[in-house]
Amino acid sequence: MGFQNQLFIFCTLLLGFLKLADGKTRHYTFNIDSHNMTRLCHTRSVLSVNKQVPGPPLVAREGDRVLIKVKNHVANNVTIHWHGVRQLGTGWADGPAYVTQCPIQTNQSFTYNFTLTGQRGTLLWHAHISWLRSSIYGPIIILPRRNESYPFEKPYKEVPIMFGEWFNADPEAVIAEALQTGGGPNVSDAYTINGLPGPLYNCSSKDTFKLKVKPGKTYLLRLINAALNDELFFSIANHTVTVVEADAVYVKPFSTDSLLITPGQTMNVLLKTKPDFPNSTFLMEAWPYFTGLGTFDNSTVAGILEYQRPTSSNYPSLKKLPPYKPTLPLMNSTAFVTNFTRQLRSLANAKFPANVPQKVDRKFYFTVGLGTMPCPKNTTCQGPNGTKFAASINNMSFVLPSIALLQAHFSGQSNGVYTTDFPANPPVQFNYTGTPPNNTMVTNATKTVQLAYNTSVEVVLQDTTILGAESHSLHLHGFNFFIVGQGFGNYDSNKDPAKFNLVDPVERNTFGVPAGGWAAIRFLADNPGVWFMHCHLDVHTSWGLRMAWVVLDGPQPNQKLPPPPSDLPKC
Ligand SMILES: *[C@@H]1O[C@H](CO)[C@@H](O)[C@H](O)[C@H]1NC(C)=O
Ligand SMILES: *[C@@H]1O[C@H](CO)[C@@H](O)[C@H](O)[C@H]1NC(C)=O
Ligand SMILES: *[C@@H]1O[C@H](CO)[C@@H](O)[C@H](O)[C@H]1NC(C)=O
Ligand SMILES: *[C@@H]1O[C@H](CO)[C@@H](O)[C@H](O)[C@H]1NC(C)=O
Ligand SMILES: *[C@@H]1O[C@H](CO)[C@@H](O)[C@H](O)[C@H]1NC(C)=O
Ligand SMILES: *[C@@H]1O[C@H](CO)[C@@H](O)[C@H](O)[C@H]1NC(C)=O
Ligand SMILES: *[C@@H]1O[C@H](CO)[C@@H](O)[C@H](O)[C@H]1NC(C)=O
Ligand SMILES: *[C@@H]1O[C@H](CO)[C@@H](O)[C@H](O)[C@H]1NC(C)=O
Ligand SMILES: *[C@@H]1O[C@H](CO)[C@@H](O)[C@H](O)[C@H]1NC(C)=O
Ligand SMILES: *[C@@H]1O[C@H](CO)[C@@H](O)[C@H](O)[C@H]1NC(C)=O
Ligand SMILES: *[C@@H]1O[C@H](CO)[C@@H](O)[C@H](O)[C@H]1NC(C)=O
Ligand SMILES: *[C@@H]1O[C@H](CO)[C@@H](O)[C@H](O)[C@H]1NC(C)=O
Ligand SMILES: [Cu+2]
Repeated sequence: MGFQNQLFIFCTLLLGFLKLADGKTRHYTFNIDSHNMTRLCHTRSVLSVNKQVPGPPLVAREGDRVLIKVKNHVANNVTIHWHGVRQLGTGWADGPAYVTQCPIQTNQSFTYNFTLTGQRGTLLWHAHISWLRSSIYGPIIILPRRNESYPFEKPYKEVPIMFGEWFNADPEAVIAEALQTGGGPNVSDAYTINGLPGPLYNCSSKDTFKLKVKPGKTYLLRLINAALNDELFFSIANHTVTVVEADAVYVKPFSTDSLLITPGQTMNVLLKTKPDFPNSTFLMEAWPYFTGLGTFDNSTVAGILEYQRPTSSNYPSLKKLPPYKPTLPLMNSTAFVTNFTRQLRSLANAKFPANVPQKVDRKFYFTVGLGTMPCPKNTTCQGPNGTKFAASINNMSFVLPSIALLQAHFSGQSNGVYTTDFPANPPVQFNYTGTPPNNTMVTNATKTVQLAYNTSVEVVLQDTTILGAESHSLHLHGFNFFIVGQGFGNYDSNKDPAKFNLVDPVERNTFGVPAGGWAAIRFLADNPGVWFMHCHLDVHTSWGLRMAWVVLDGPQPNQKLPPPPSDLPKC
């Protein structure tokens, strides 16, 4: 293997900012620009923040205020979402286009203003309009307060590892064409680690992420899945990692050879390096977990873990030795996924309690999955049986309005923008994981659920097999939720609640609903605003697998949504 000579040495973020002071306001400027980027010998213009893909990391301590001035210099409309940030009292800063704000148009700017309250760990930021997040994304790193330490071994170094997807074609053209024809979009051409596809693709060896380590040290890898449409397995040859945090919440540590990370999820893992210099390098690889029908990008991204050897020594040259390769779970291994996700548990101790809602005020049963839409007259569509692909929750395929839901809500002018009659249960009952109903057509609507302040909510998310069983990476804005139960087949409201874990379930903002199964989540609606919930596989979001919760103000002054910032973009 000759590629090691030409490796692109990625400047790992040497996290010198560990010395950051507390309680500060941190200022960032995000310039939305385009620049030419070459991967796999294809050059195209990409949209980016500060001409970087991934974009700059947001680094702060718990309790800090963050101000990000976003300036749009491109022809596209843009918004940025701070994925997983609770946005307590700052619903205007959440970012999904036409949900909390109108887009930032060409030559406009908007300053996102929020604090990082009660969270520490890794999250991500990304564009939240159309498919722009394919290249507009970056890490959010929330360090504990200065006088606090991690509830695990202090790492020697911290390294963000962001997974992404590279398309040789313009992703905006890919999704526009799919929505036009009704067929599935073309899949990506490569996965990337920190923007680099690695040596297993043609014309790509020079674009390889390389992590140089010292022996006998502990590294904290901040894993982020920013891929558009793919859940990913990840593994490092000859090394196990210890999972310590998921979605900026500490978990009970457990070690594993491989892991699953779905789009929108983040995970901190500890990597202990070997005590002496191994005479080889090691590949770290990711490939997809895929359960649906149809085609997907089944390629493999690889990076290199290399032990930095003393310069003047008689160690054999690493160049002559092939790297070890990891063994990833099979791309269809639902068994691995089930086993892995069951090991994720909240730390649930006195310092980091799991505040699982024990009583429930309102229960919802939501089917999630694919369906169809009629083909316009006199055109041919490429979806199932000549229809167009659609996706829905309780058969409602959510239509984005032309002004932001939050503005309509705040100004009391929701008439003609949205209704509050989103169904709490599937409109038609059938065997959701059995034979599909005769009519697979979805209903297009802009419906929401309205919740009183501090409502304790339980949602059972039920996958449908209408167009094949498929795992959906469901993301809720504005809240973390606890995954109190999951299983396969149809949820049984008589038997399944008895098996719920109300003690130490994992607390996250994004969770893969099992393929052909269900997951029960609980959250407390203690944050007034309008909060989007959607599949984080962007193709499913584009097809309508999305809805919104309208959380009303509480009685106290600090339980009310403040007025919008003066620079909030207009439609
Ligand atoms: C990108 O490449 C195209 C075609 O090679 C060229 O016309 C354009 O000027 C380049 N843009 C930038 C920003 O370099
Ligand atoms: C950010 O929000 C805080 C709290 O509402 C406010 O005091 C401050 O003036 C805002 N900063 C900017 C630059 O808008
Ligand atoms: C790496 O693992 C392979 C088998 O998977 C084993 O043969 C080899 O000895 C290991 N090498 C090191 C340096 O751990
Ligand atoms: C690597 O090779 C050197 C020289 O042959 C040897 O001294 C050393 O023990 C080897 N290291 C390991 C971990 O096997
Ligand atoms: C990936 O999919 C293509 C097209 O379906 C197939 O030809 C190829 O064998 C697959 N590769 C792997 C590694 O599964
Ligand atoms: C998963 O894929 C493997 C190899 O491609 C195949 O042999 C196996 O039957 C598949 N398993 C399931 C559950 O589909
Ligand atoms: C589940 O994971 C544990 C811990 O990694 C492992 O020991 C066990 O063999 C796994 N079981 C299955 C069925 O994969
Ligand atoms: C569809 O085609 C028919 C026959 O060619 C034509 O009469 C009709 O006007 C067309 N309808 C539309 C909406 O284009
Ligand atoms: C497509 O048509 C076939 C044959 O009529 C039928 O079996 C199948 O269920 C249809 N699929 C969908 C998604 O409507
Ligand atoms: C639903 O269909 C599946 C697959 O045919 C079957 O195994 C299951 O028993 C059915 N469930 C119910 C509740 O009818
Ligand atoms: C679906 O259509 C078939 C054939 O027309 C019919 O026998 C069956 O009763 C229908 N099923 C439902 C649930 O409507
Ligand atoms: C940008 O957003 C505005 C406001 O919603 C809309 O009127 C306009 O058509 C959008 N422009 C583009 C290029 O999408
Ligand atoms: Cu989905």
